[in-house]
Amino acid sequence: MRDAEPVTIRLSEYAPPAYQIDEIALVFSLEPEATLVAARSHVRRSGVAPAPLVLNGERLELQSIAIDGAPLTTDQYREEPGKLIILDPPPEFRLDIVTRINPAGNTHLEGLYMSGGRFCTQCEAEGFRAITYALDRPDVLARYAVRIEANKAAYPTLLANGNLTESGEFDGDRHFAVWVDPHPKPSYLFALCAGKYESIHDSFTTKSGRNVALGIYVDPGDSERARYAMDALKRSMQWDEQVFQREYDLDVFNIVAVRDFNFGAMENKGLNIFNSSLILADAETATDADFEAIEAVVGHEYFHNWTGNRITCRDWFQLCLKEGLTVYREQEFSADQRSRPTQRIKDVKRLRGRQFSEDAGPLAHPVRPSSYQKIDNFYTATVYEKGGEVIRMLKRVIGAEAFERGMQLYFERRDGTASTVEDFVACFEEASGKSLKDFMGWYEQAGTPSLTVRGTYDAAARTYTLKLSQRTAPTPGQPTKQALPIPLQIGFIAKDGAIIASKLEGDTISRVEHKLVITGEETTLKFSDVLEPPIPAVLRGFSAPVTLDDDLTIDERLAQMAHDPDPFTRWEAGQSIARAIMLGEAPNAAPALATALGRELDRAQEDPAFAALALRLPDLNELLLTAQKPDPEVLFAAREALRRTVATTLRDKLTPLATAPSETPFSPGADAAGRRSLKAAALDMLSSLGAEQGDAFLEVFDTARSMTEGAAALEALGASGSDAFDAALARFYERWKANPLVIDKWFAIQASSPRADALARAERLRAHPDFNLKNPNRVRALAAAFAMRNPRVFHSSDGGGYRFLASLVEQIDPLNPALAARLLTPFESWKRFDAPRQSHARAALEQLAALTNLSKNTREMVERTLA
Ligand code: B3K
Ligand code: ZN
Repeated sequence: MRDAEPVTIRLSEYAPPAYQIDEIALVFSLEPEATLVAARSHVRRSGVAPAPLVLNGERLELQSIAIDGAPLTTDQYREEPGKLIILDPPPEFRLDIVTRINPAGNTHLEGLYMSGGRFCTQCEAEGFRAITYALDRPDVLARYAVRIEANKAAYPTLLANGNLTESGEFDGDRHFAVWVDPHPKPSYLFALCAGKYESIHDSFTTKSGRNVALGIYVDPGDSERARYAMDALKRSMQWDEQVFQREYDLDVFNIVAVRDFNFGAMENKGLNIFNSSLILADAETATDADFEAIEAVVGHEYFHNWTGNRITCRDWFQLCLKEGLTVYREQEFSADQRSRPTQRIKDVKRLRGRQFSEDAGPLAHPVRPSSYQKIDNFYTATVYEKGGEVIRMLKRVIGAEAFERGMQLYFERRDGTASTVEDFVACFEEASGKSLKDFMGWYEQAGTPSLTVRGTYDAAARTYTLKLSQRTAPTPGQPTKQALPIPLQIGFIAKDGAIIASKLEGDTISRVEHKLVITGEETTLKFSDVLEPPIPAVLRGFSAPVTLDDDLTIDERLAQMAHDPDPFTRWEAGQSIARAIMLGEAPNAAPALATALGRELDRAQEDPAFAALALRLPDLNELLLTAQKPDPEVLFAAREALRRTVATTLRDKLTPLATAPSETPFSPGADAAGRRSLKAAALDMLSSLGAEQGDAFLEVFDTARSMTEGAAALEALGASGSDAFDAALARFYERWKANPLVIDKWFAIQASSPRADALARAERLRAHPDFNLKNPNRVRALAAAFAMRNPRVFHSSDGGGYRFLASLVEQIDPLNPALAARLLTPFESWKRFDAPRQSHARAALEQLAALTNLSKNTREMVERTLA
């Protein structure tokens, strides 16, 4: 059956479903190339008037269809692209549909497919319709009972959502298992896995005493590397009880790791399915960033059990209702498990790196978009990361206590429903007694507000006046913008670092910090009792996702770096100085910055992770986004020049850090990881000194006892231009060629290395026998690492980088449209560059647009990017 034609779906056109399905019993007879799916649904018309029942279906072969046991005749239903329409059904009935599907031939990795000879599913957002004809929309909640039948030898483990109620053998070599999920859920949370696994097991007792059996299922041979994920799961369960009073609600919680997966993980009820890269880790094969991501994503998917599963979305426009909120919960979890200040800085880096660039280009959209063609294309940094920031701001706007009351009200009131952002916000209005009408603008308006702040000190009157103005540039479809409520956290220090208290107009006492929300386009804040000229920090803790122009001098920023009590402000001050130097706005400040970074190293023992973050200068992507007319070569050179100044000045401090022996035994905890991150940052900084460092890096590479250190040394070899890079890569490959996750790193390190031969290297990697178009991790290790982490080469003036990415997308699109479409994201910045680059980018995109059989996913991305 053909795919349906592209249609634009609009939030304003939402209509409740004409029918509800309360119960679904599914029987799967699993065979790789011909699986039979029998679905028995109890269907009920929601409205009074008779209406056709329109079911979704993609890539299905209909075997039979019957209502209340009577097979339908061909004039009683119609098959259309993407749909099956039952023309005149009774108001309430039993629907039996049998379909046949081909999991082994499913390269889209949506619906039921095979990975490594095992069956697995991915249904969010619209994959269930590739399993059976269904009301595949999140506002239809049904109870599922699933019987899985398969050959016992080939597929010994059979898993689905909920609790196992029955299992047994039949027909000699076959067996079955029945899983019943008592919680009504939308079809996107359905999951099934079957195959040969190795597993680890543990248990968790909830605060009300319920015993939950925990299992993680991985490929045979991998189970030892799932221990950290299990530990993270237990910590997540406990944290959600302590911080949000949320308890788990089934007897089992299973996770299955699969090698071929389109994204990170999926929160299916009671049966999370994970990309194996976010489950498997040990010291030798995973970096600290991998451990951190495993902890965060295991937490994230677990937290979805309440924010997403028990309270789900009414429609896909409400995606941020579950994703933004769950990102916020995940970030809070990570902050509590590790270091809160470091976590905040990392979150900000991620937001700026991914979301600010999205907001600044043709793909900009609100946290709650108002239209889409393929919802897959809206699992974006805006919905996720900015969606998380919106929750964080909400807490600031109404205060922590009202926020907590609002959350509990939301859990109570909306449990078991498919909800909207309005339903969510209403709980906080009620809990706080405040109107959040203006706050809704954060959900509805795209673009990053820029906040301009100018201060004047009146020494005689001891007053300080801050004039603030906010502006948001137009984005596609939103030519005019409104002012948004922006929470600020303001504090002052003096030049010598002394904290300056002050009284904000209307306050009765002096404070060392002011938390407030500004609303209009222009705001004037008057502070009195200001005893010295203050250096203002207005966005402490990065209290809102805005860009800030505060016009501070380099000396004032140096004072902030050294003394501001807020870690985010200290970090940001250093970043701002570095940006100004690299953008040519403060050409003489490099020595002072180097000296200030030296002081960070001197106090690094207190918090090595913070020192490491301070040492990492804003990356090239950030400069490309900030510069008025970005020239990648010029900015790359400016960045390298600054790095060289810093590295030369601090060489004596950096070298011992970079060459410090590996700590043994290895610990994945935040403290040890922080020390390793400083070592990695030192290696990175020293790589700017060039190939002469090669021998030292090679020595670090050869003696490293963890992947973090080994990979950092390899990256430094790459960045330094040393010839030893290839020899080290060859050794790395030989050692790890049997481990796909490590070979992904081997691809990514090369693809992201900003060497002169990077494009030729990327082409060679594409032709490498280990490159595999069907494995999303491998594709991303080449394509995303190249286009996102190697901007100098991706944006090379001859257009070679653009052509490389577009041609990969062309090759992948027929196999896996969702993956192909998302690979196009780096084109979002194309209009910022000079005319020759723009014409190369346009040509590459237009060539894709000209392909007649391009998928809906990729076509939507190409058209939006070109528009
Ligand atoms: N909800 C899934 C993402 C599904 C992506 C579908 N295109 C994982 C997560 O955000 O937790
Ligand atoms: Zn999520």
